Order: sequence, then C-alpha cells, then structure tokens
Amino acid sequence: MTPITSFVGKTVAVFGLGNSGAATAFALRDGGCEVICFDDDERSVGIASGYGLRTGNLRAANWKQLDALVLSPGIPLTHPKPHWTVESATRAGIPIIGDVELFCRERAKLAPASPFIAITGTNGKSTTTALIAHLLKAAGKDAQMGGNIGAPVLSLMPPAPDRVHVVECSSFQIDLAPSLNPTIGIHLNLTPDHLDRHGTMENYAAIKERLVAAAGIAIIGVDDAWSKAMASRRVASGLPLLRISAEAPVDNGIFAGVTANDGALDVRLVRVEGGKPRVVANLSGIGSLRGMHNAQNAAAAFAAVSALGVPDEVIAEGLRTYPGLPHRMEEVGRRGRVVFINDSKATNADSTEKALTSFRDVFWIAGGKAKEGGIESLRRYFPNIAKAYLIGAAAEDFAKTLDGAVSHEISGTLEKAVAAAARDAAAHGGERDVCVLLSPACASYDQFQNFEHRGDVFKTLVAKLG
Ligand code: UMA
Ligand code: ADP
Repeated sequence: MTPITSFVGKTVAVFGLGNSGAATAFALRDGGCEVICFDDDERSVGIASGYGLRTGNLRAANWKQLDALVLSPGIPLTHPKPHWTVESATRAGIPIIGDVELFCRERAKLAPASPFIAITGTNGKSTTTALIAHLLKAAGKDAQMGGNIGAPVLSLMPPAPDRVHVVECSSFQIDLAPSLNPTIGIHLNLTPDHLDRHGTMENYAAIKERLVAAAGIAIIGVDDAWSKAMASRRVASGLPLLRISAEAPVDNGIFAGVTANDGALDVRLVRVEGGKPRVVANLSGIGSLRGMHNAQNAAAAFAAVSALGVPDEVIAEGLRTYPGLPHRMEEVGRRGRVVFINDSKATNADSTEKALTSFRDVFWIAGGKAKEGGIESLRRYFPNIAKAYLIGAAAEDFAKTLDGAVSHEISGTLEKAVAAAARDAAAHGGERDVCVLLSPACASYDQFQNFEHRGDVFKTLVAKLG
C-alpha cells in the first residue's frame, strides 16, 4: 500500500466504497489524515465500517469543514449530471480528486524521478498495461501494475527510484487527476465510448489527451484521426513523441509491418529512428498477441520499455513469453486441429471484429444481451465464419442478420453451443487449424453474472470435452 501523506492532519471525504474507494480510505488514514467514508449504498458503508474505517453521513456534513472530496472513478463528475457530492464539494469550494491524483502527489514528494508509465486509449489498455509489466519483470525490474486494470493504484507499493509503476488510466481517472505527469504516457487509440459520462467526443478526447500532454515521453497510436491530431499537437509543443502504428510506417517510433508468408501473415515490429527503419521483433506465432490490434499494443509496450533502457533482444524475448490476459482471445484448449478461443471480453461488435479478423474457418459462438446495432457491422467478416451458434437474448436477431449469408443455428445456451461447435469443427475438412471462438459481441448479463463468469463457464465446458 502507498500511505498518502499530502493530507496529514486534514479531513477528507472519500465517496464510493468499492475497490478503489476502500484502498484510498486506508491509504489516507495510514498517512495521517482524518477520513470520512460514505457511499449511496448502505451495504458498502456497513462493510467499510466493519473494516474499521470511519464512516459518516456526508449528506448531513458541513462541507466547509472538509479539505477535499476523493471520488471513485465510477461516480459521475460532470455527466449525465454531477453527483450530489460533487455539487456539495463545489459549493464549499474544496477540490474534487481521485486516487490517481493522490498517487501523483505522493510520488512528487517521495521519488519524483521514479519511473511511472501511464496507459490510456479506448481499447487495448489492459493488454498493453499487462504486457509492459510482463516485459519489465522479464528484464528483472520491480514493476508495480494497477489502476483501471483492477488493483487500485494506492494498493501498490509506494514510488521508489528503482520501482516502475505501470498504471492503466480510464478517462474517469484522468478526469480526477489534474497533476497526472507520467514519465512515459501512452495513448493507444480513440473511438466513441463513455459518452454518457463525458458528453461529447471532443470532451472525451481532451481528457485522454491530458495523459500524454503532461508526460515526459509521449507514445501515441496514430491510426485514428483523433489520436493523430493529439500527436500533431504534441509535436507543436516541442516535447518528445514516439508514434505507433499498426497500419503504416511512422517517421519516429514503432510500426507493425506485415508480409504474407505461405498464406499466413508475418507481423514484425519495425523501429524508426533518425529516419532509419530496423526490425526489432517478430510477433508471428505468439498466440497471446494475435491480430493487428495486438500489434498496436505490442508496439506501444515495446516503445515504453525500450525508453526505460531495456535492451531490444530482452524485450523481443519477453514478447514471446507473454501469457496474455484471461477472456481476451485466450487460447483455452486444443483438440487436434481445433483450437478453442475464449474472447468473452468482446461485449460489442467492435471487439468481436478484432477476433474475426484474426482467424479463418471460425465456428463462432455469439449472442447474449445485444448492444445497439447488433452484428450488422461485422458483415464483411462473414466469409471467415464456417458456422455460427447463437445464444441468449440476441439469438433471434443475430439469426436474421446471418440469414442467407452464414450457416447458423440457435443453440440457446453456451453448453449446447460448445458441444455443437466442437462437433462440427472436428468434422471440418482441410489441413489448416480451425477455431471454435466464443466472441459474443454482447453483454453477458442475460445468462451470466459478468463476462468473466461467461468465459469461465466456456473454459469449463471446453475442459470437459477432454
Ligand atoms: N457508487 C455510489 N454512487 C454512484 C455510483 C457508485 O455510491 O452514483 C458507489 C457504489 O455503491 C460502489 C462504488 O461507488 O460502492 C463503486 O465505485 P466504482 O464504480 O468507481 O468502482 P471501484 O470498485 O472503485 O472500481 C474502480 C473502477 N471502476 C470504474 O471506473 C467504474 C475499476 O475499473 C478499477 O479497476 C478500480 O477502480 C481500481 O482502480 C473497472 C471499469 O469498469 C474495471 N472501468 C471502466 C472501463 O474499463 O471501461 C472505466
Ligand atoms: P481495455 O482495457 O482498453 O478495455 P483490453 O486490452 O482489455 O482493452 O481489450 C479488450 C478488447 O478490446 C479485446 O478483446 C480486443 O477485442 C479489443 N482490443 C484490444 N486491443 C485493441 C486495440 N489496440 N485496438 C482496438 N481494439 C483492441
């Protein structure tokens, strides 16, 4: 844990008592601050109190006697409308900050030169964060990984000169961290997301850009117009920038170069320095980094770890041993030529698109609680699908989209879908590997607790196949 000493002797309200709020309350308390914890959910207040934290009804509090409000990232700051605690804090004129801000202030006090890598972007944050931590550990470094990826940043060990913090930052967390100033800031990409919380795409983009604008070295993916514009503004600022691309060469940074190799694609990372390109790693055959979206993640991770002085060969070897994250194109079994892939994290068509571009001869399990637009946007990848097995509430609608284009059946449950897909895949002719892919393009809540539960059930069913 990182005790927070910037509020010694002061009184701070911690609102939202989930993972990050609870860790924040302990960190502030252990650093010498008086903390008052509260939550809209009485049960969370009860649990915090049971753990020995001081709780108090902030609705009845005199906010002028508080020194700050530390807000959890899931609580609305500006949109759809400011939460009541935000209105109270604003009226009292006290700062509203988050746990990442507390971390940055503590780092500035304890070890301002300690290496701190912050990662954002709409997609690929967790993969890139986990990959960077893996590469650093493979190079023998003390890497502390947390933030939006799961472990609250204040639950990590405190900043120190030889300790690297690798912190995934959501737009919600950046919005609450005005002093965010990583040694290396990575922004991967930007597509519409969380607009209910940020109002407009412009506002969402501006929040993301703050992470790279204040970084010592900025690493920016330039494969979409929003992010490309961020890179241009960084150049105008005169501060160091490395560009990343999975689509085209860059003038200074790392891009993914693709060559056809006996029907398959070879993907290599090419570093460009002083205008000279040089291949630094080969991603072909790395199961945990399949697909061009992962080439973007790997390019960003390579650039960041290299900027901390890790030799290219050590990074290239580390890429090969990256185990991947659960539920993201995770290989969970193989029976002869049939590979089973768990991509349960793909809860919308955009994410499923990445999986469908990464495999051919796909026996595709899809469905659940559908998102707006369904799977119409995936039509151009239908030729990669041998047959679809539809489950959950979206099954009938998805069947209508597939009618006449892709062979399909309504399986209803994941259990029936796995059995049918495994049987058909095993009977499929040809020499090449084929793939049974769970990439639902839907939320899971109609049949499962969450996407992790759905993925775990899939793994169990695959294991039972023998
Ligand atoms: N709460 C209220 N009132 C509200 C809303 C919430 O009192 O109006 C309370 C809830 O009762 C609950 C607490 O707030 O007790 C939950 O707070 P939270 O939603 O901020 O959740 P945490 O458990 O603290 O988790 C947060 C991140 N959650 C969100 O940003 C929504 C986690 O990211 C992160 O892993 C964790 O901190 C540790 O840093 C999750 C996430 O979904 C994975 N992130 C979004 C994403 O990736 O798209 C941004
Ligand atoms: P995040 O933490 O940003 O949600 P993850 O690394 O957990 O991202 O990946 C979630 C899903 O997003 C993956 O299953 C994949 O479909 C897709 N994805 C991963 N990396 C990228 C990327 N660089 N660009 C676009 N989509 C990506």
